Amino acid sequence: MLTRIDHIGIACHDLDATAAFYRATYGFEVLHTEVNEEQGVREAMLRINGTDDGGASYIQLLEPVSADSPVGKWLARHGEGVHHIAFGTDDVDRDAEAVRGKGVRVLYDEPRRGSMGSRITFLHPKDCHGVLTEIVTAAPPGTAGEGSGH
Ligand code: CMX
Ligand code: CO
Repeated sequence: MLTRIDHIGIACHDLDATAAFYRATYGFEVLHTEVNEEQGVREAMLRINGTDDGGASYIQLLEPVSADSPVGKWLARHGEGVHHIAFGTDDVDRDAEAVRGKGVRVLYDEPRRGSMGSRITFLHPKDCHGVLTEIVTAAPPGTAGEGSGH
């Protein structure tokens, strides 16, 4: 079951400058940064609040590592802004299959590695009324997940 907003993904040209804006304007701090080559991004997670299922909600800032990555292509066409939304669940495999069974294209056969050791998949925006939608299961507490890396 999808139980929370895990994060909002925001495409930006300059990760450090955008993170500085969020810090100066709202007081949100960067909890974690990493490069995810497979996803073609350098990213920063800004924790907004914890939730009662043990997960949390974040702003995910995304700077493309190449022009032909999903975020690079998006930036070239649309400029900076909201790129995707991500719903949190305790079982991404189960929920992705359930959505697939309803005729929505799930982009990956198996969930892949996301931020902070999470497991993620995406739903095609053309099947979701124009919204690129991610489903994510956070890494279990105490694993090489939340708060680690940089
Ligand atoms: N939101 C809404 N629509 C989008 C979109 C987005 N983020 N990205 C692309 N589209 C739309 C385009 O506007 C375009 O629509 P039109 O044909 O009407 O113009 C259509 O999808 C095809 O766009 P494209 O630029 O040709 O892009 P591709 O088909 O090559 O790829 C997609 C689209 C969704 C398959 C690709 O972006 C993808 O695989 N995304 C998932 C991975 C990802 O986004 N990773 C980065 C984030 C990592 C993370 O969150 O951790
Ligand atoms: Co994301």
